[in-house]
Amino acid sequence: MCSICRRILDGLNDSTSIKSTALKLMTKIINDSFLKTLRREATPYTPVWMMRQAGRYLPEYRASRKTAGSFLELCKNKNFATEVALQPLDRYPYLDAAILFSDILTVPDAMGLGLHFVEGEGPKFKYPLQDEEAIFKLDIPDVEESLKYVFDAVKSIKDALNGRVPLIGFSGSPWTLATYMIEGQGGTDFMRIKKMMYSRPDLMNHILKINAETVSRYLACQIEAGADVVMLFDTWGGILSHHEYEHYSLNYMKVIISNLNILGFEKIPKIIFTKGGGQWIAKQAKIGADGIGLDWQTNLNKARNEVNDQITLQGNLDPSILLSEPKVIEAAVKKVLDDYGVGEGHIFNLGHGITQFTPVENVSVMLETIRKYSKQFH
Ligand code: 1CP
Repeated sequence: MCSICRRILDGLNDSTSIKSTALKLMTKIINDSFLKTLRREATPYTPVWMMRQAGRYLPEYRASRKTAGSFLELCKNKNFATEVALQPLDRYPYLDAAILFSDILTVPDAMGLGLHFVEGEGPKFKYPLQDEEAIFKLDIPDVEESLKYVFDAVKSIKDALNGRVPLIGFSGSPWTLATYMIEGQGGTDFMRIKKMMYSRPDLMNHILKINAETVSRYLACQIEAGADVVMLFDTWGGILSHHEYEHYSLNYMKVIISNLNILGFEKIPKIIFTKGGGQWIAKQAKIGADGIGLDWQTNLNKARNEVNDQITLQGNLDPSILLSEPKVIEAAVKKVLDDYGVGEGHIFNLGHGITQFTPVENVSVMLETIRKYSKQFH
């Protein structure tokens, strides 16, 4: 068991030695513009990375996946995970961060739900949580053991980066993980989870508590393995009603941030991203995150005012724009940078993951425009 998980089990009673572990981990990062922006410090240009930057739009990714035999093999073998995590950085010199190559669904898999991928249909679980018995059997897994392959991948990617850019570790939010655990797959209408939330809030909260505790340990171990920043993907927080979002999604993300801070990781920047969550920015700004991700429906300028220039914003180009042509892309990128305006605190990103149909050269157009045009704002 990693020392961090041991501390959590021991009741968080010796945070001093954890702090020293955290300090030991700090290595010199050559391009630290992404980290500086998360600390709201000055940078010469607006840093950028892309959600799903290592993925199917890259021919080299498709080739690696073919060699590996499956997507899960890419995740579980640290050499493949390292190879694909570095592919976008090798192709595009203007990317300012790397992200761990893995998936949010590794966590429910470690809980015994049986993740598998059905060709053309996406991820599915063999044992979804569809009755009370299964829910009461659910437990916090031995994260260090069952997700060791993820921490091995973090270490290996971190070594291969050799300080080139920072490495982002990540997890799904407790709510977003629960949607897959209860629905059993992606692409549903979320009726099962919503029925449970409204009719059996006790069961719903039981699952979310287990998820929050598991994710806290999972991210702590990723930090210990070398992640410089962590991000919570709350892809499905936006399906919640205005009255339920805070209770069922935001508060559980807050628990994770607090746990990481108690463990001595206050200095590790934390980003949250609720897709469809633009109306709740003022609330998101209060849970202790250093960065808030925004989808493309959100008005970046208004969001900046809402966070009072106190929290870094990440986003928010519509990924579909990358399917168009250079002139359109250039204009759209400039609009996003203009929306944020002069000053620090903006990380350029897409409003959601890059689509698999994106022409690789369009990404270069976006990145070159950001690098050139954003200098005037710094
Ligand atoms: O090769 C393939 O066919 C697999 C496609 C793929 C990839 C490249 C999946 C399956 N996951 C990933 C990698 C991945 N997933 C990364 C690391 C790569 C990078 O960013 O460079 C990350 C951060 C994720 C996170 C993830 N997985 C999220 C949250 C972010 C988001 O996009 O909203 C979610 C919801 C998932 C679930 C998932 N995994 C894969 C698919 C197709 C899905 C979506 C399922 C659905 O709801 O329809």
